[in-house]
Amino acid sequence: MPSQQKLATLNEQFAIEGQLQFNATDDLIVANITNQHATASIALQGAQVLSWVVKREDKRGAERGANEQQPLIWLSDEATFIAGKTIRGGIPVCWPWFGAHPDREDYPAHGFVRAAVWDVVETSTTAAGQTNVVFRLPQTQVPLALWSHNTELELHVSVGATLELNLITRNHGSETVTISQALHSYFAVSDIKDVTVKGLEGCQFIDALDDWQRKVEITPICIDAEIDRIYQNTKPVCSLEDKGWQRRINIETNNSRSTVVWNPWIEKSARLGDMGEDGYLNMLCIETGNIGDDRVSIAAGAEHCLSACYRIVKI
Ligand code: TA6
Repeated sequence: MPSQQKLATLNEQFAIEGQLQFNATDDLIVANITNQHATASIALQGAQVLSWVVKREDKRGAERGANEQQPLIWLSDEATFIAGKTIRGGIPVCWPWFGAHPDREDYPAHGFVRAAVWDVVETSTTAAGQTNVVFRLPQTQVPLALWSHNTELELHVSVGATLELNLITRNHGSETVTISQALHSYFAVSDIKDVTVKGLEGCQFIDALDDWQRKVEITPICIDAEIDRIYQNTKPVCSLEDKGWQRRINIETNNSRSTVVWNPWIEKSARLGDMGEDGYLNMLCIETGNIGDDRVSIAAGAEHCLSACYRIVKI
């Protein structure tokens, strides 16, 4: 259970009346947001977005009393909120390496920042009614044995009718630093068999399920089995079309050249153990990043900003 003192200090410094409040969820502190556009929740552990739900603007929906649209972000029914344990679902931040560490298999998958507790450094409201939160990874949460570079990491989250994330890496050291990274977003879907991913056609991908072979995507992607692919040199925009919920999620990115598409399906879900009963049927990860050939080198004194903006369009 987080200390009441820490919660009180956070709410004193950063709460926004009627819009943003910090609460405890089991071991973790979560920022709970509600504004004219949407509701959202973000755990300080990993600066991990856990939910984002846009409020309905269409009269018909409101008349039916459905003030909120279907969730955009998927969180496992069996997600745990235990200090230092990764949370299944939401938007984990993978940094400063994606997947297994290139040399050390004993290092944590997807880096160390998703299990670290980030600081809140700023909260604000925009004139358009969005809620902004800035998180920074404290140096005390950087295991120097795993990462000795003098870098600074921030995540800027903007919650409104769109959800915007900016992951900023600053290199305060005297040498170039190379990272791989991803915003490992779990999107909620009506039924995995009813969705199509568009915008990756023509891109080369690494198939993690077929001996990491390189292949080329020919068509929009439909999913009817386990999928784990790292698309390289991808375009700034792709989309997730969901016939069941009659919506398209536009994924607009900046400074991202890789896109990962992942669904564990049945067997891998069972091995993971925290996907929940048939959870794989209602989620699809489309991850915005820079991985493998697309990893990023940041010169001394320079910074890099990986951006993703999610927008819902009715279809
Ligand atoms: O992004 C896809 C992936 O790298 C898969 O290979 C799968 O392992 C997934 O991430 C989840 O990783 P996690 O460490 O959260 O279980």
